[in-house]
Amino acid sequence: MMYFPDVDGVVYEGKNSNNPLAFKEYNPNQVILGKPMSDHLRFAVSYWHTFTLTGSDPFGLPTMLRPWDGYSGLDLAKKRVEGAFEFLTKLGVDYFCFHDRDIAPEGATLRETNKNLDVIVSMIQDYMKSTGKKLLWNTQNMFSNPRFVHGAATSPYSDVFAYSAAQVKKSLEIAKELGAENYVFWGGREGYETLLNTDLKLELDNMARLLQMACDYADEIGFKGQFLLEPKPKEPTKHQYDFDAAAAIAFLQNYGLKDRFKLNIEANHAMLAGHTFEHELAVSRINGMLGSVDANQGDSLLGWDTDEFPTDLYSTTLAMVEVLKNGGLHSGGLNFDSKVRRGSMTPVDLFYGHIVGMDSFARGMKVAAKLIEDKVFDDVVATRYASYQSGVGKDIVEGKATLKSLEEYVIDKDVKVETSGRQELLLAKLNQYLLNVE
Ligand code: XUL
Ligand code: CO
Repeated sequence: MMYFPDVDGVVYEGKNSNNPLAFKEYNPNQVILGKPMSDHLRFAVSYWHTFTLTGSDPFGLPTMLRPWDGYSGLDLAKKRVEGAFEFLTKLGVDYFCFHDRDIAPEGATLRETNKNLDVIVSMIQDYMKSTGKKLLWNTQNMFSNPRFVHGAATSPYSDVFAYSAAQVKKSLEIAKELGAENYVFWGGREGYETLLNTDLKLELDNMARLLQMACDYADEIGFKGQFLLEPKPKEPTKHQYDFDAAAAIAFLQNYGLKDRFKLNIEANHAMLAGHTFEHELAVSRINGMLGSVDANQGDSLLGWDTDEFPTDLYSTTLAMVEVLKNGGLHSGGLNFDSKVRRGSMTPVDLFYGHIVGMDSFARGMKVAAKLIEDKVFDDVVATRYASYQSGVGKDIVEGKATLKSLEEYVIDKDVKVETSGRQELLLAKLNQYLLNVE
């Protein structure tokens, strides 16, 4: 069966192409800063948004028209696998990501659920072998089933903790079997609605306990992928524990887990935390914690996670500046945690969404590479902080200064700053590069 008969294969046709099913910016083989674009960007398709999503929302029923409509249970899961690999092949994306519950239906018990997973995982493994597609990361869904209503590892009920642990165990075995390059923990319902009924300390301790168990089990079975924690400040709970990059890093450090984890930074989550995407990437990078990216964008007019395909070139450019400064994403990648709008229900819209997302990041990457090569902002920053290279500034950064020595230094000095930060000029430069870089 052919699932996407309207699409042959998406290829690069360049900026003057009028073909909606061609890349205008993303040229996988074009070498930038010594590496082909495809190696820099390492795009991934997320299974849940692209193959599992139905388009239902709190106000309405499913809208999506999919080639696997009409099937159910394991048959539906199998059709989705076939469609997924056809989609990845036609789009020319090498990686995909999934939650355990995206790929196979739940049974009456965990034993039955795991059996369903085994059937689908072995099918996915065969398709991975025949197509060369790879698993960027997998994760566990510990938020949809009603048992997780009060959390998973942070549930007040120890049976739910136990169930969560068992779910993580199975997902790690799948990660090992499929050669996942990373393994993600997004908080799901790990957070709280009101402190009036919450043991904050026990919940945080338990969250760390589950992560530690995951590290131990990965060692036991020889899973070598990079663990990633994905911050998000709110939704589904009012307060999510992994609020933002800074909070997630502090949490990992407090519990002795910092060396085992990096962060998976999502653009829309940054916005919900009141940060820019590039802020979250920069905080992760300077702490040696930037592992991977969930590529999408939010809407500043809406207070929730809209997971739109990324189209904002400012954002993709400034994000790629951070990624390049990080020396790339290493085992990570750019996973489209993005979904077509509910009104974009036809299968070809899935291609349009990914194409604009890939082109937006490709454009961002080209502009970012040139901004870095020409040291457009780096020179400004270096000059701005030059006073720390000598004299009193050097003493401060080398730890030689004290409150006393600094008082002595300024006590009779006229200290004032009349040097411009040149923000408007820098934004003009950014525009110039965005518009002109070839
Ligand atoms: C939820 C979210 C998740 C994670 C994986 O907002 O981003 O889909 O990426 O669990
Ligand atoms: Co995400």
